[in-house]
Amino acid sequence: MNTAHHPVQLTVQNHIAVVTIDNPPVNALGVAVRRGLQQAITQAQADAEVHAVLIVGQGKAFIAGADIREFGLPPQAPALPDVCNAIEACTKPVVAAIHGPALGGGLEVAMSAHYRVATASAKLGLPEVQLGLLPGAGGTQRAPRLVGAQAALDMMLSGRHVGAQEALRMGLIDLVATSDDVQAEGLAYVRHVLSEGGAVRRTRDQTEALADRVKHQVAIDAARADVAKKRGLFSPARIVDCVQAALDQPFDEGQRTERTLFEQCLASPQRAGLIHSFFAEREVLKAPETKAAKPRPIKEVGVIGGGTMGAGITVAMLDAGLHVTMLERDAAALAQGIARVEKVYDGLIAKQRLTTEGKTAILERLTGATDYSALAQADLVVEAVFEDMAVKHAVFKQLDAVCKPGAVLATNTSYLDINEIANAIFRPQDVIGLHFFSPANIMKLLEIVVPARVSADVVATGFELARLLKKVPVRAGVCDGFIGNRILATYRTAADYMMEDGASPYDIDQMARAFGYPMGPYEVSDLAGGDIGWATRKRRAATRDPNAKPSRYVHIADKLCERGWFGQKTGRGYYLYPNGARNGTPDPEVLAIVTEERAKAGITPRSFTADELQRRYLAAMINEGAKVVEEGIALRPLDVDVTLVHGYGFPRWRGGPMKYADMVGLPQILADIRAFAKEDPLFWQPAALLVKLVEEGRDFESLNKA
Ligand code: 3H9
Repeated sequence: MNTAHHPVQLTVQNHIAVVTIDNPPVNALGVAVRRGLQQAITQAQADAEVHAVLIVGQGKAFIAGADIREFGLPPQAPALPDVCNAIEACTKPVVAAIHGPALGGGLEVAMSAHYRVATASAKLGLPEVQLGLLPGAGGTQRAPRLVGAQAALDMMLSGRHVGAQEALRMGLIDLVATSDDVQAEGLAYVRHVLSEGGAVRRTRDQTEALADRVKHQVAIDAARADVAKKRGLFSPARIVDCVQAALDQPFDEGQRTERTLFEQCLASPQRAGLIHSFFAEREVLKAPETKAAKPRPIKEVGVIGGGTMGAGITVAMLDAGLHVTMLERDAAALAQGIARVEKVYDGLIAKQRLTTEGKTAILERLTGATDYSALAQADLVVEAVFEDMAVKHAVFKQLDAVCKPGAVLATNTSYLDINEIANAIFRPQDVIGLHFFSPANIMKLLEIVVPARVSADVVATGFELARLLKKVPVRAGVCDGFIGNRILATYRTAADYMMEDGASPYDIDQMARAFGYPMGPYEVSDLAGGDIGWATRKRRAATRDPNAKPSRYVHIADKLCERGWFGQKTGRGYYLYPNGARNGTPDPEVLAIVTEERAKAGITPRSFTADELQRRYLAAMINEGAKVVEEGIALRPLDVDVTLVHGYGFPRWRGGPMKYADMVGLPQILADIRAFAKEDPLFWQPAALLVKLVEEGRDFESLNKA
């Protein structure tokens, strides 16, 4: 077992068996590790020279959990619950010494040990819920026995990471080590345990933390009520059931309950969707330019424009610890921009999430300016000015004149041709699109839009900025709307067509919510303000190619805007918001406008079932997603998935539209599109890529792997 490449190594030091898990990058519990752990425990148990066992992780983690890549594949023995039970059954004291992540199955291994010591870097958690699962190796039974029902439920339902000090207070660990040398600290603790008599203290036999049954039942009932309110996810209610079993059932029976419920979670499509999301969120970071080039340093940044976007971007930059210069055209506009930034922090102070001193300290890194020369030292500048090509040209011309060589010049445009912006200045290699989503300090998505002439290190800098800002970056090519807004435009059009053809906006919103969206498209429009889209439509109307596809134009949104019904901020939009209400109520006058517009367009209304609405909405999204991949605007289908999940509210547990399409089956999606095309062949043109994949019997996932 001592060979260098074995993922579990056993050495005996002064009668202590040191079991080291060495499975980079994060010591996931793949089959070889499970086998190795089981053998090591057997060996330590059998060796009369061994008085105690220490389990430690090599590298940056204790153990990050089960190997997520194995889920969905045929199971291989030994199963993790059996390994954990073997560790706990050892008749010699077993100590887990934890540094870095001890998550999911990793924490379950630690809880099966008889004692736990952790360094300050430890992050303990049961994040299975984020993968559509529950702790399935005894964790739902052992955690309540260590920390009580409430704390166990909190960990398992939130999936959050707990630091060493908190873990100590909870009773999850026995000691916080004074140094970072996890092995030395672990050995010292084993010696301490032995000096105290070396009792074997099995978590399964602990009764104290669950002694007050009434209190724990209250916690379980509260958690169950809370989970019932949050519709959608499958595993949380199962987690609550498991904790109930921990309270009611003997350990072995509780573990059987856990197993049954774990297998239900494993079989659920949500597990497949969430695990797809987990890997997709990591794959998007690996754009070719991030491998080919090193990012340029970013410390000082400039933001041009103090409007909603500019202020949001400024806050995002400040929150990342950067120094920001906000540029506006005059003192009055600048004051408004700075006020928008301050408003965000004042909101945090009101919620007691920030102190006044904290705000002052943050704002010390913000400088206001009205002269471009203030941007001379900026490493990166993002412009968030009016969406007009002439205005953008003027801004970039100024930047070209004042910025230092090597400064990254970014535009936050949501649809303008960034190649045209870049080509008009002397340093097109430095120009990139950084498309933030509103509110920019909150929304996770950052589209990194890559024009033709940009250099690789500028693209890498975009990804580095996303890392600093804790955003989810997706590489996108230049086209009208890039990945997200282009796909949005298509499925919004599909929704508008359904509305004009006979559905009410309320039915469409209801369908989207039932699918898992937090809001439907018309609720989103009311929240964002209908005037923004209206202004864009008017601006584009002048240049709209009358022969452009799709040629059908639904006027309903414009009719609402003409009446000044922009949504929540004006008290009405698609919905009524009496007295500043946040949740709207349906508006008969809107329905009357819809009816009128239908009549004008000569449409005899038809009825749609919820299923029909959903199929059209999703098919439009998937078909445009396929076109975006086919044209290379998105690198892979998974980039579309991450974009729609993190920028457009697509339910993460469904994995994204392309993953959803794979789960439905591409032949079904294509058949739907062809059926819809019989009525409207112009709008419903199947993507060539979709047709090809169906012909070849492949799915989108096959392109993610390529
Ligand atoms: C579980 O345990 C179920 C049990 O209860 C029951 C079983 C019966 N497996 O995130 P990073 C990869 S469910 C496989 O970039 P960081 C990751 O894909 C599990 N691979 O690093 C990436 O690969 P690549 C419960 C994994 O430092 C590389 O490691 N556990 C796993 O930012 C580096 O990851 C979790 O849910 C895994 N478990 O963050 C923890 N974990 O380089 C999930 C990571 O090829 N993991 N990889 O792209 C995490 O939260 C973070 O990865 C962690 C490190 C905090 C550990």
